Amino acid sequence: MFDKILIANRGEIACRIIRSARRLGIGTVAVYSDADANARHVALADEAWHIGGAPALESYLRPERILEAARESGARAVHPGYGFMAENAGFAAGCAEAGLCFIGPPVAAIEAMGSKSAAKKIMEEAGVPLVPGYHGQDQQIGILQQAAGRIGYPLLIKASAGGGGKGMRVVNGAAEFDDALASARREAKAAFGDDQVLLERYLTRPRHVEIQVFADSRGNAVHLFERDCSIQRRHQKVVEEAPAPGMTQQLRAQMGEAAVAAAKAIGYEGAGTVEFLLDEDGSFYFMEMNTRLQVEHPVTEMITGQDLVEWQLRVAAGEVLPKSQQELEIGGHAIEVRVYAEDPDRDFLPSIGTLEHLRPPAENAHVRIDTGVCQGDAVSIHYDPMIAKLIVWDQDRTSAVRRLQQALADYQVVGVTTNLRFLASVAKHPAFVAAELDTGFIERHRGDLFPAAEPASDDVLALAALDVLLRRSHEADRGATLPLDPCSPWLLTDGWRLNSDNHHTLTFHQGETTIEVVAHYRSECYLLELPGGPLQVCGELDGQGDLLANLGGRRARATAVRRGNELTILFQGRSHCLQLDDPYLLTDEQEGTGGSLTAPMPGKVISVMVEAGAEVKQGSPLMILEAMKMEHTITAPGDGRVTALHFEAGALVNEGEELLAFEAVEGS
Ligand code: MV4
Repeated sequence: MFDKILIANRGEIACRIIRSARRLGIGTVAVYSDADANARHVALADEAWHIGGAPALESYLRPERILEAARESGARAVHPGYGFMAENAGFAAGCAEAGLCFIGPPVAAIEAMGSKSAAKKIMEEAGVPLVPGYHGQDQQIGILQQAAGRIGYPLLIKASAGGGGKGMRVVNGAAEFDDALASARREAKAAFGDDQVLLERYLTRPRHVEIQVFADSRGNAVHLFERDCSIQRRHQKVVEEAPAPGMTQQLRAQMGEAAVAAAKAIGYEGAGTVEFLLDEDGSFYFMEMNTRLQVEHPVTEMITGQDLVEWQLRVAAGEVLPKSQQELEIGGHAIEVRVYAEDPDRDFLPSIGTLEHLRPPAENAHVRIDTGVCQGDAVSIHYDPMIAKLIVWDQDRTSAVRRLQQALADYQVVGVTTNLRFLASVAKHPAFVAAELDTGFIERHRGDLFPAAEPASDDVLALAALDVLLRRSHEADRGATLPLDPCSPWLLTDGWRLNSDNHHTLTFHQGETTIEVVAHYRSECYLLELPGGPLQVCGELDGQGDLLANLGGRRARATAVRRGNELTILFQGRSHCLQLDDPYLLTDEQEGTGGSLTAPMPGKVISVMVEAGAEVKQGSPLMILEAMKMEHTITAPGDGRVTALHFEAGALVNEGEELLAFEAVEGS
């Protein structure tokens, strides 16, 4: 076994590989770009080597820099993870030339699976079922027209050099064929530099069912059962699960044997995935073979109890497969979803920003989180905006679906837009619960999967008002301990007014909507005037940012995250972002922070939202301190410029220390 390996990747997969390597007592070397200097995978590794600039092409896609880091660190093997250079035959060969073990399949296997038509030819000879079609080298139009006539319609024209759905074209009748062929060829030439096409009968409602295979260097090969990955969006997997719903033992055995035959046909070693299309009649057809560990491998690990990265390390070190086929069995059901910083309401555009608040559900035997980020990290424009993979397991699918729904409801992210609500809509959808899966799922149920944002309910408004009032009260109590006049009337927060009951009006904005909540102070609670009527509320902050409230006799627990005048209430699995324009609050915030940008109390800088030289508006958040288990936002005292930052995230500061230098602009 290797004494040290280099992980040529980043994010969650790098962290995941490090976790298994560490458990096996193997030293780990991380590589990182400028943008990842403080990334989680760098912190977790034993050593870390800088390999270049933030863009992947200047770092993670630079083989020479990675091989140099391996040589200088003394690593004996390189794990490519997935993506980047995981299926790059040239990189795998470069590792071998450098005397390093590439933890993956042989170069020849990667090359053999690189071309769709070549792969299909190999599979056909190995007896692996293919979709009825034509994938010959003879591309004369007459040959293709004859083939189309044999296949029948609807048929699919696919670019041989394509992949992931690129260069596919459905043809519904003979009259359309010639034009569709010409168009598909032009597109393939433009996209892949190769206009070779193949023809297939078009399956109208297929499922994507893939088989995990593993082979060692001694000629052994097994399958670790199947995963259903039918729920995809633009050929990006959204939900993956194992085992595939509705799979019979016979079909599982047939697909497993076909997948193992495919692996053996190309002299495979290591982890691989054979992807099939499963038709409604139970027929299955080879689609492609991936020569890497897949993103969704954890669902296979959860139902088999195997660590596939450990298998990779052992097999790459020349050991025999850890289990025989007879020793592998399915236990329970697992489902994975990918939590992304992206906006489903804006066509899943990546959402760039800082993970101001990040609280995944608690991990246990039923919930696993594979992540490469921590609270306070920035979501970079340079890489896949994945926050984490959420994997759940239970004894059966119904229970696993319930675990998924709960885990998604508990997943808290503030600072970027995420796809959590979209994933929750999928997990709750009756068709998903009933396991009615096929590759058209998202398009078919689109109307149900993108619910419009809900206006804040009275309960959400009550929780927001309570958070504001309780924090103000805490700040005032704290203020009373400062060396000011403890009896100063300015420290009172009971809303006292001359000739009027004690009350205060809080003004919230949600999008274009403005909502006023009048809070009447009562001895042990507040009486709130809400859009739906009055509600008596009380509660407390638990110091973790959670609000334990009593709303008109109903107990409620919520998380409130404050960023300047933005308040996010996470309640009952939903996230509600409100803006406050309560001048008292802003003043209070500044009072709470000493006004002059000094630390109001000893604490830790947990977030810096600006750079030196930044022009800022009054009240905009500049820095967040964590003290007394609460977050204190340092805001701009006026319009001006931040001229210097004296501390960065993670620094500990003493009370009264100047945190940053600020220059007001004239007239502010
Ligand atoms: C197909 C098909 C229907 N019939 N082939 C999409 C990408 C590539 N992996 C193959 N794909 C498909 N090939 C025939 N003969 C439907 C798809 C397909 C698909 C397959 C798996 C997962 C998601 C998909 C989404 C759209 C289309």
